Amino acid sequence: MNERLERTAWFREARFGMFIHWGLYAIPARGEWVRSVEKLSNEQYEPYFREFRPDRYDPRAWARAAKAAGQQYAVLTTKHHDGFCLFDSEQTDYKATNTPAQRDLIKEYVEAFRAEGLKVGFYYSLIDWHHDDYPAYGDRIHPMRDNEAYKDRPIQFERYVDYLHAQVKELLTRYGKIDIMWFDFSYDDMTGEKWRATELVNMIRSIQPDIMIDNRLGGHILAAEPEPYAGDFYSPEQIVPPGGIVDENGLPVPWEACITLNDNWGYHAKDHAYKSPKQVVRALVECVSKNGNMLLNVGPNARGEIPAESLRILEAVGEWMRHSGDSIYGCGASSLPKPEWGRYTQNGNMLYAHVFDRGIGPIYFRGLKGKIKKARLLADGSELKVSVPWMAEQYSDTDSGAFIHLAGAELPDEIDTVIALEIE
Ligand code: H79
Repeated sequence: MNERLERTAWFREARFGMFIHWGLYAIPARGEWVRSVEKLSNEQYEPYFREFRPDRYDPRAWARAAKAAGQQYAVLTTKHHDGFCLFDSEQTDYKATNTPAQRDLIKEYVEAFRAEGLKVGFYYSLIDWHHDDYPAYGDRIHPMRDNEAYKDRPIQFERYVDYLHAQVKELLTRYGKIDIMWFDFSYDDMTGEKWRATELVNMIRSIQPDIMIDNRLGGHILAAEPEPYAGDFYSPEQIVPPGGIVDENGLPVPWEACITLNDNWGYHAKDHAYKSPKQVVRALVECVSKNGNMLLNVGPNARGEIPAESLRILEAVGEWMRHSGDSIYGCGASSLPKPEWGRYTQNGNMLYAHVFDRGIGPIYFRGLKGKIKKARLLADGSELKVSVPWMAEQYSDTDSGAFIHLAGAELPDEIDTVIALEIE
């Protein structure tokens, strides 16, 4: 097993995590890109720093919500693109310690999630709209660029890279074992060694040898011989890759789709375009059926609470996970092709049939004739009948398959009914 597979072993079993976007942008409540999208000046963004007072911040409640949803790890924004740090960095004054919050909010997060038995990850933005030595991002605003005072000021980018390295070092030395480092993101020529990525990754691994790093420092994670900084897992954003992810050697690459619950990462007071629990569960199943994970986002509000709408979805997903989580944890793709009525996930000789579209009558399992030792409804463990229906031999393709009856009394779960099949 290569190092990447070793480091990601727990992660590939866990399959489901919580992404948390939280920062000053929760106050304007128009998403985490508000400063750039609305081209807010320093003067316009500054009040949020002086006002940040998350009196309802209770990371134990976040951790309990994650755990009850069936999530096994979390990733929190230690610093997003706006440059504001939730931790007590010695490299800047632009941190939670200097707001009315008056303390290191990352420390409490790490302790709370660890106490619930969840793995802990740090998101860290490579992009920084606050640091004097960070250049503009394409045609996207960098607040410094449009600011008269900074217009002709030469940028010393290496000073920013020193800052980035120093902050990562702080994050990885102060809070004990950290399980994931999630950088965001490289673009154009701002990639790889621009971040002094090899040096950065060497430093990270010298402090946290087992930590997993995402693929956004740049490099080619899918190459036959990836750069040392190319990362341990691929990070599709707002998309489930149709065919899973495979490298140039044809070997599966660990991946994690990060997905929002509504249409924003950071808290947005007017965005009610929430996905349903059914959509969330099915997206998770879709990921696992292709050997991937799902990192599902919440955006706590300015007072530190996960929005009630998000909590309700997490609870419903958790209810499903409690009875059908065996079809997610430790599972991956099946070698069988995708069935017409849903998806397969598999864990050894346990094949999980996710019946998204029940149709009428028995459900057909192509190619499994004589190979099903047991069929159970996963939710309650009840036996399901495997049989060949009357005149089945007259229907095309039925010679190699098996039918399973979902009797009407065994009401299938609307979200996703799972049949657990023990196969030969
Ligand atoms: O942290 C989350 C996003 O803020 C970040 N990555 C995830 C995990 C991200 N940064 N950039 N992008 C994603 C892609 C760029 C999106 C943009 Fe836009 C399109 C920026 C401006 C136009 C969407 C619309 C976001 C802001 C306005």
